[in-house]
Amino acid sequence: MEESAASSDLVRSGDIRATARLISMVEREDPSRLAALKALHAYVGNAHVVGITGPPGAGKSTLTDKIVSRLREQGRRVAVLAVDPSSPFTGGAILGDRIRMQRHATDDGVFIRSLATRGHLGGLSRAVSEASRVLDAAGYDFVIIETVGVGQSEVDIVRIADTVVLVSVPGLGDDIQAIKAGVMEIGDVFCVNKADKDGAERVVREIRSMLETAVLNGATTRFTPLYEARAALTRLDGGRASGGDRAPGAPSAAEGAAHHLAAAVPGHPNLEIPPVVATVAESGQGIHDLVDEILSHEASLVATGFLRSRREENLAWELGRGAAERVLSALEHDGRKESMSDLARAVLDKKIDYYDALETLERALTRS
Ligand SMILES: Nc1nc2c(ncn2[C@@H]2O[C@H](COP(=O)(O)OP(=O)(O)OP(=O)(O)O)[C@@H](O)[C@H]2O)c(=O)[nH]1
Ligand SMILES: [Mg+2]
Repeated sequence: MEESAASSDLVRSGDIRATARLISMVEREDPSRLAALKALHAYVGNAHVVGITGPPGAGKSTLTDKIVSRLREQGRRVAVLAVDPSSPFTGGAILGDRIRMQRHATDDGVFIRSLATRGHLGGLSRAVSEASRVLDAAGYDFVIIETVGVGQSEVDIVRIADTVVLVSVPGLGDDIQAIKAGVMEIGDVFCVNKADKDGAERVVREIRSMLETAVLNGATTRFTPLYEARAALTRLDGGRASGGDRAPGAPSAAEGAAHHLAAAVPGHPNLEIPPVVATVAESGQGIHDLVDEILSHEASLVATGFLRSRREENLAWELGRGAAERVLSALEHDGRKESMSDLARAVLDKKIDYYDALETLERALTRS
């Protein structure tokens, strides 16, 4: 206990070694990490958590490196978590990340760390949430989480990040379909990287048109409620800001001076889609715009109160997941694994049905 109090004090003071140590405990699922996490709880909630996600090799690490530099120019402290799902596709990627981001190694305003767990399903996702809270309490203004994959990946970045940047690239072929399938629910800011390659303009157009179609069809998107709330705020302060009929997408007083490129749907001045920013991560082209968009999204979340409601939803989801894990582990311990096998046999032998079996388990749980 004493030790965990000391360690959480060190983390709060920004001690890099104590922070790294606690994240290692998180990674190992060391039970003694919990005391330190509890002690840090009161100091969590100030960092803005940004998820950078997209297909393997899209340039996420290169982009992250440039985003870090830009945020450092603005005096912000930045932590990066590069998530390695230990999949065969990303083998060796983390080493590359280290090299790619090495130039920040001597900057004590930057913390870079890769995360991997060899544990059970869901372990990585929990480790990311916990590590992100540690970095938040350690005083970083931004926590950037790089994850591979879109939808169905083990780390559901949408449940963790305040702002999600969805990266795509030209030349993905069929993969663009995967992006299309999940795109509306995932992205707050869209980035088309490798804009130096053929076909980048077309990808930008395709994403814009997908977004426009979704908005015109009234599809449920991640961004529409935020844009509506922001428009309502703009109307409220419209008189002061610019006569009340400012073009959609222009910065409002509510967003501060944040620049943003969110565009109106052609022919529908009241409907907006999120920004789609073309970048060349290698040269840094477009990075200023991308960072401006991230900051603008953050400002909109804060001004509308959506930051709080998004975090509330995410936390409720995380609690549900945590509860499910506890229930499962309660069922698997105390000799109940046996009874699950017994029940499974009984279902296979048609003595009871699946739903009877579930009810038996539920009764067993509520008795304890
Ligand atoms: N032509 C071009 N290449 C780029 C650009 N950005 C990154 N790359 C290259 O693309 C390759 C993959 O870049 P990474 O930053 O490692 O991509 P990643 O998305 O982090 O990859 P994983 O973490 O393995 O999924 C590297 O060789 C980069 O140098 C770009 O804008 N243009
Ligand atoms: Mg990477």
